[in-house]
Amino acid sequence: MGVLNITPDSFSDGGRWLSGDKPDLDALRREADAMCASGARVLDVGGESTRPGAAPVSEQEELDRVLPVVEVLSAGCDAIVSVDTSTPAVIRAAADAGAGMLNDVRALRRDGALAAAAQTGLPVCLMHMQGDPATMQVEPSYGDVVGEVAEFLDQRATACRDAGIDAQRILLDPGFGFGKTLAHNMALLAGLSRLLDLGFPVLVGLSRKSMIAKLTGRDVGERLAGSISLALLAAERGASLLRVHDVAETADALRILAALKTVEKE
Ligand code: 7PM
Repeated sequence: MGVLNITPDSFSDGGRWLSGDKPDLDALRREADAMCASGARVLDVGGESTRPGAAPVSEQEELDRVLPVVEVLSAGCDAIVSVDTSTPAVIRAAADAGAGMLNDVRALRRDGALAAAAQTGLPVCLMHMQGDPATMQVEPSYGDVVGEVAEFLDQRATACRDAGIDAQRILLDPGFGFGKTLAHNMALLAGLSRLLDLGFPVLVGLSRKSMIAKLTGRDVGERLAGSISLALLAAERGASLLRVHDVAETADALRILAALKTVEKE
């Protein structure tokens, strides 16, 4: 899954795809084509920055940022267009514009989001976050982080099924960096099998995150090796979908893992 953030302030690609306050559709189209040629099967389009302390965006702003991009990408691209949103109106409009997946860092807990998602019939990714984006990194705290994240995701998956979402259309995501310290993030990576035990495919987003800075001291522009390493470790532990900024480089790493798995099966 390649990341395309249509926001002025995302930590690693902020403002890159905006000209003024409008999405730069030509540049996005080129980047999307490059990601697909490099092996992306899903493109994740987001119009709300979930950076700690980020300014909230209005519903209209989110619609203006995301919808034209969904339209352009779903028309001329083989990849599934995923929309990173928590907003019911954006969920509905994105589905009408051709989106093929919904990705919600709030796991469809906003008023009306669950019903809106169910109505679209699209696959949904449910992510765990402790607190909200403004304050989540202030003092994250857990007794048993893996157990608590698993419990939350299991409950949200049940809520989705009760709302009419097919079990086959649910993905789970531990939400690396969303209300978590480095120790919490590493415990979740080490304990990924306990999330797989819930019976749903697992998506992970580790690309360029600050846990890499904590482990390597690298600035955001210098986290490629750390990002690939984490992606590969997650894939090796059973993650089904990797949300990444550097598609070509991650795809190379996955080819190597796939070759090893083939030999191990023989
Ligand atoms: C600041 C902090 C800016 C975090 C951007 C981010 C995930 C996601 C994001 C994830 C799923 C980023 C994140 N991260 N959706 N959206 N899983 N499902 O690194 O880990 O792009 S935003």
